[in-house]
Amino acid sequence: MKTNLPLDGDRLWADVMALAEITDPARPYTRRSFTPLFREGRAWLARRFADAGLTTRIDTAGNLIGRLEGTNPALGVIAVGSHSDTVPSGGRFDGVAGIATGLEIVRALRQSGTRLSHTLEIIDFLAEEPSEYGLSCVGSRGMTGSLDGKMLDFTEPAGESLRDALRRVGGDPDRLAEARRGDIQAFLELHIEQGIVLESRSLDVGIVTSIAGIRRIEVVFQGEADHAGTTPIDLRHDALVAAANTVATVRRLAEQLAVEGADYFVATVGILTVEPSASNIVPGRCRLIIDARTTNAALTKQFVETIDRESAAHAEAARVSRTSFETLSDGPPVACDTDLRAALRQGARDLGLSEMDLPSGAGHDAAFMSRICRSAMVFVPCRKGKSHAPEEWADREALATGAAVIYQAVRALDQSLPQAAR
Ligand code: HGY
Ligand code: MN
Ligand code: MN
Repeated sequence: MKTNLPLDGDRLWADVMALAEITDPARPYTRRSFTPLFREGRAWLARRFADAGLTTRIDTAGNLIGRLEGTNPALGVIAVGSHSDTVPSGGRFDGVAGIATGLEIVRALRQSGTRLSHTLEIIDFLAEEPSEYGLSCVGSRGMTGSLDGKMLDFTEPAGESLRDALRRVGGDPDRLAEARRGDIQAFLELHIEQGIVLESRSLDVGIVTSIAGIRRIEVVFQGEADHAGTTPIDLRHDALVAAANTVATVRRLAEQLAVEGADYFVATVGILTVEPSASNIVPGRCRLIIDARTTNAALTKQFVETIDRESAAHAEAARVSRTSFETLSDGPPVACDTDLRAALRQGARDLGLSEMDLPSGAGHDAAFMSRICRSAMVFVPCRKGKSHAPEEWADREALATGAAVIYQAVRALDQSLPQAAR
């Protein structure tokens, strides 16, 4: 048990557990972005921010921001944060742990009477998880000038645009430019590893080296719905045959690329809709989303070109048309800032914690924040590496030690940050 940490792990834990209570009771733990539950969680967080002495606001990109003025505002901002939205039937720690960390750091600073020279901001980024509108990291894209009109026109299944949804949660798509920041000197994010490396090696924390690039592609096949009993096989235009062969190609190609190169490569089809979706109707239309991730952008290019070619061939073979092969989002791989990584590593060592460098296969807001400032992450172990599932679990002590590393780094960076703006 790590003792004499500079912050209160029980308070941090209580925040994580309290936010977990705000979930769809039928699908713990679900607090999807833009939903009433999400807004209830936001309101709860805003109250906690205010209780901790932060001035709070929602920026025009829909991010909840708590601010603690520094003694020398001219030095700019050190930001700590993550996201409070979840995947469907997700966990209690993905995202929330990073916000609770920031909140506890503020309380620990104030309790100890410590005033930072830099202003400190705690940020809950809007919609980090892939939203119903087909886009992830909506708030951090908005803060970094990476949220464009085409994305704002994306719609969810019932037809609402992301533009209108952004207004509903307090953002303003017509004034997005106001969300862009040039005053943030450093961004730090604590996150559960969502992998098994730290736990399997019994290490306290991971200092993230790079964050995988994520390409998401929509593929739609249009065939003809027909009677499943009376339509001969050779006269069918079965959209699901083309889709299923494409899914198999995605898996085969990912296995091949993961083995070939020294780089990290994974690809997944996590969404596949079949219409009209009845046991006695030949599928007329299929839509699938491919999520491809790598630390080497050249592998993405090779993957996309091959899938483009082979999915078109699957369509032709199934006598259907491929009506969409569209990149929905394309975030490149990101290297975390070396100065911030050094401060995090030193913080861990000063606390007597064990640490290692490791890449992130998961996407994070920190990747977008690297476009406007120095950005880095700390991982803490999670049980069996499980995440994006209700079994997701991180020990109270693990969260407290990870948060203490961020705290130590914030204090050190407050003194050492090179003042040269990026
Ligand atoms: O999908 C991801 O990598 C992250 O958990 N949003
Ligand atoms: Mn996630
Ligand atoms: Mn996350």
